[in-house]
Amino acid sequence: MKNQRHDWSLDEIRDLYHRPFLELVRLAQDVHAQNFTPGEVQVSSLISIKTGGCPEDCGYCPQAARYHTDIKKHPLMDKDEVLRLSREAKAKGASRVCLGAAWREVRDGRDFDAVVDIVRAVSAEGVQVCCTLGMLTEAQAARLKDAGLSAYNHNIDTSPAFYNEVIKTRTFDDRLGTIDNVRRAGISVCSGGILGLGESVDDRLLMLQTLSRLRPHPESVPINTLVPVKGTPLGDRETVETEDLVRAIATARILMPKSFIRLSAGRLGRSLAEQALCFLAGANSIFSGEKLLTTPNPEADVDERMFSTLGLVKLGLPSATEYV
Ligand code: SAM
Ligand code: DTB
Ligand code: SF4
Repeated sequence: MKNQRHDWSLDEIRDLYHRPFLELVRLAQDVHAQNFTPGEVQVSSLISIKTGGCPEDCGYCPQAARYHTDIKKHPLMDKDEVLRLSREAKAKGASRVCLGAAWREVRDGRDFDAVVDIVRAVSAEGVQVCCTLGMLTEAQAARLKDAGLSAYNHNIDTSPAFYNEVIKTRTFDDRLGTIDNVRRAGISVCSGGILGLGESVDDRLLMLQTLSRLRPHPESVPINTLVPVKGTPLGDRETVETEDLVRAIATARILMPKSFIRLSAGRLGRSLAEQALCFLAGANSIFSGEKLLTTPNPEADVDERMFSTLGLVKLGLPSATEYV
């Protein structure tokens, strides 16, 4: 896509990231205003359609079967229940629902057939549907596209070098392969990562560099900060400082000017003023709803107050499909 750069060098990215804080925020704001209407925020709502029991070993994840965490597991949810939750999310202002399943990969068969059916039904409700179901083949992606899927979330999570410190059951290249399959099927790519896994600042910048090398840039880039969950290997990590989160968001905004930068997991516990800084730095999307997949997120009325205090406006259904 025009006006996208895919050749940011690490030195250039470091130079941006380490600018004086307010200068970096101002640079990001300028880029944001050139590409979006400031104050417009896209809202997605997560629905965990299959929770827990995942065979992977992602060190941050409460849904990995091998860690002993206090989550409520359940098999694939009924279509009617997903429809009910989707309607509720839409009524509260979400333009997209993101359906998450604790799978390593999509397997052809009854469950996948049911997911395709769910995607078809939810998208017929006039809400965008995103899925995050683990690894996916091109043929499976094509079936989801045919059912009306708008986007697929598959995070690269961290830098290529640090990845193996956190996840050993699949490789960084596996992730890139799935992203490629999604794109080939004509589905928008949602891909980002997590801050606070024990990685260095350079790892964060290399993660952003990897995302900026995707052609085109991902349509949306979730920036999560680790929600430490007891029982996972990373359960006792410190939460990421807001200054570091804002620097990462601003850098992502400058590197990927036309992408939705989503302030994702880790909002709970950040004040309205801290989140305002994230929006000033170019974040223009959030997950709403009192639960992410298994962990809490701000209450609906708290988010409503934030929108009205900050003068933020919820974005309607985007018509652009140029990010496939
Ligand atoms: N199983 C699928 C997969 O891994 O692609 C989909 C669901 S998975 C939970 C989606 C993403 O949630 C992960 O890639 C990770 O970035 C994020 N995530 C999981 N646990 C998290 C945590 N404790 N804190 C922040 N982000 C987390
Ligand atoms: C993303 O980047 N963050 C969301 C969504 N994509 C699927 C998930 C966050 C999960 C946080 C931990 C939990 O609630 O289980
Ligand atoms: Fe499984 Fe996804 Fe959690 Fe990894 S992040 S353990 S693949 S649910």
